[in-house]
Amino acid sequence: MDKERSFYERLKEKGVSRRDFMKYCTALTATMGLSAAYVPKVAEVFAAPAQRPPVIWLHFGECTGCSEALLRTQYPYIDELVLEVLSVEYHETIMAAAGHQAEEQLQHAVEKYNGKFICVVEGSVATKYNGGYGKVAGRSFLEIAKDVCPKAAAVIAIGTCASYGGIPAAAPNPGGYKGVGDAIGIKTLNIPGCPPNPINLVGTVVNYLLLGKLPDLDESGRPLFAYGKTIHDQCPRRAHFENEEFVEEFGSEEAAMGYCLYKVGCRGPETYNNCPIAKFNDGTSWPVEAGHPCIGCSEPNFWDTMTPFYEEM
Ligand code: FSX
Ligand code: SF4
Ligand code: F3S
Repeated sequence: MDKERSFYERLKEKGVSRRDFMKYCTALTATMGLSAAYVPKVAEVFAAPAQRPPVIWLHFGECTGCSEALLRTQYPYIDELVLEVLSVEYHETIMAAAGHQAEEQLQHAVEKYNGKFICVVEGSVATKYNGGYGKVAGRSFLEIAKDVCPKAAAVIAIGTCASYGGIPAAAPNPGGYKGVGDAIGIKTLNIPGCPPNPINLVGTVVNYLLLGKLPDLDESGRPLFAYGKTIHDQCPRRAHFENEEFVEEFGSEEAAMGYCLYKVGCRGPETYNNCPIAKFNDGTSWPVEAGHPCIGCSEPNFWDTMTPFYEEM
């Protein structure tokens, strides 16, 4: 109870009311596909976590947009969100340590939590030339992944790069970049998107803490609660698609009227993600709502299969 009280006090100090927090928990519970009866339990996971699983967060070939997306989760604030429910032992972007000290911290965390930590991987792994196309502190991504990932209780690939290769793996892919699972031959839970929606990582972790297991996955390793339906099937412009009301040119009257973006290249019909429901930046908007076609950023090999963008499929 005390733990809980101080959590709400800390939120209040940051200008977040209990009511706002409950609103967030309601949205998160719905995203996870759980009934409203779970909302108080979801709130409890943040307010009074029974356990804080240790997390080792690795960075490989990527733009760090995945971390950026997570760090821009204003609500609940990143420290409340991540540091209250997870014990982040290593994360290059947000840790204070640098250089040799950081390397020591990684080794120390892997040894201390061997078999118990969640490994979150951001970015893809160079596999050609013995992994020579991507290194941290003189060790290749490949070597680090082979060393750290098998010691984890679960490996979560965050972003399309870590899940399937992403932009570093785009043709002609000289470095032989692959998603981390493919690169070292392990199964990963994938949260693709370039960048992914942070709520889907939070939902996965809360699912684990609440129900004691990872969520159900599709055959591409994606949680079904987030990637079970296409963008097209959840799109508010769908009626325009059915009525054959299309935007033919950006900046046109049809664009202003919010017509369907299919003819200017929307890949919503073949992209599985929950962007229309979850939205980004605390539910502010998402690509199609902002007038931009979906480019299929959460699908495997989208840089090769979905391009040229802005042309009808
Ligand atoms: Fe990849 Fe993450 Fe795209 Fe970037 O770091 S999924 S390039 S938005 O962000 O890995
Ligand atoms: Fe489908 Fe895209 Fe049109 Fe929405 S804008 S209805 S996702 S084609
Ligand atoms: Fe990506 Fe399409 Fe959503 S481009 S962010 S999957 S709308």
